[in-house]
Amino acid sequence: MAQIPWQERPDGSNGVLWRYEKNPIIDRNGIPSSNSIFNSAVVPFGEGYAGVFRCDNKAVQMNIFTGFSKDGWHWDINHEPIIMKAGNTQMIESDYKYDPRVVFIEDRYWITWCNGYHGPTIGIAYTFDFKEFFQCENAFLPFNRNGVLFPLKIDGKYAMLSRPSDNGHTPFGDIYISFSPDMKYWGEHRCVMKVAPFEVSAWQSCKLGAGTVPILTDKGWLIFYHGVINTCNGFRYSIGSAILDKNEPNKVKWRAQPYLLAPSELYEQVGDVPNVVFPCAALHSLEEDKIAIYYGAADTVVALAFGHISEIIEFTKENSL
Ligand code: BMA
Repeated sequence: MAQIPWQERPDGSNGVLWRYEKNPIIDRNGIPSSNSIFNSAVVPFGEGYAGVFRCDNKAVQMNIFTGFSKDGWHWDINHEPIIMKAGNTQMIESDYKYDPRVVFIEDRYWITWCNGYHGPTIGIAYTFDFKEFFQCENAFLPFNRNGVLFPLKIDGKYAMLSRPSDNGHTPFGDIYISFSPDMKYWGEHRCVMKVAPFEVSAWQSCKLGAGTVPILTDKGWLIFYHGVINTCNGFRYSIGSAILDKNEPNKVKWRAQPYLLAPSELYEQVGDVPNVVFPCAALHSLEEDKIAIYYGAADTVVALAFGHISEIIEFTKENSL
């Protein structure tokens, strides 16, 4: 695997996470058709990296596109969206696709995304090579968003975090976990995390959604999620962290009360949807104690933030709700 993107913490920064100084790494005009490229997912692939990118076109149709990179910084995104073939079922409708996540499990890469099927729900597909993609059954009934698979089976079953929602801009939302023996039938739904009381942690008091693929550490599953506050000027999306029990991941061991990253740079505060940082992927190295988080900024561009995994775990424990 190539070195993950990395930049040392800048002098004077006391944040648990810090931003790449030349953010954003992917501009809104990354491919000829795009209005915006954001909320996208990357994964180690071959000698480098592959990704599934959310590119909204100039009609503002939402679709997902593959991309490849040697180093994780510079991305070559296909100009045509992913065409799905039938996977474990006949082809199902997909009015739109957005907010992809990607994870390698056992022998293939799995993609989850928000799939338009009479409203938003969780679409699932797999690929071996990022050329051919096979679309499977939707995981859930509408309405649902932010489906994120665990990289390992738990008790012999696939596990997925998700966030039941409504058909619109959902003014509520907690994170649940569901299990499947075969990536087709999902059940054993359990609540994982609810919004925080306003007076305790207002940045995550309106709704939550799982973000990056959970990372197994010696303290449990480290997750990064988005938390939302409803303000007089609309929603504001920030990034938080939590650690879930290794064997019973519906149990939260620690969850940071302060956010780790909130919109404060111009490219996070100004764009098609202001005040959004939205994590969908991370590259990490436990040996090197490094993580690089890919997040959508202001629903317009893709940006990178860095951190030391041990410090994030410590921060999450020390500042737990
Ligand atoms: C959510 C999703 C995300 C988006 C966010 C902020 O409901 O639509 O794709 O980034 O709103 O607009």
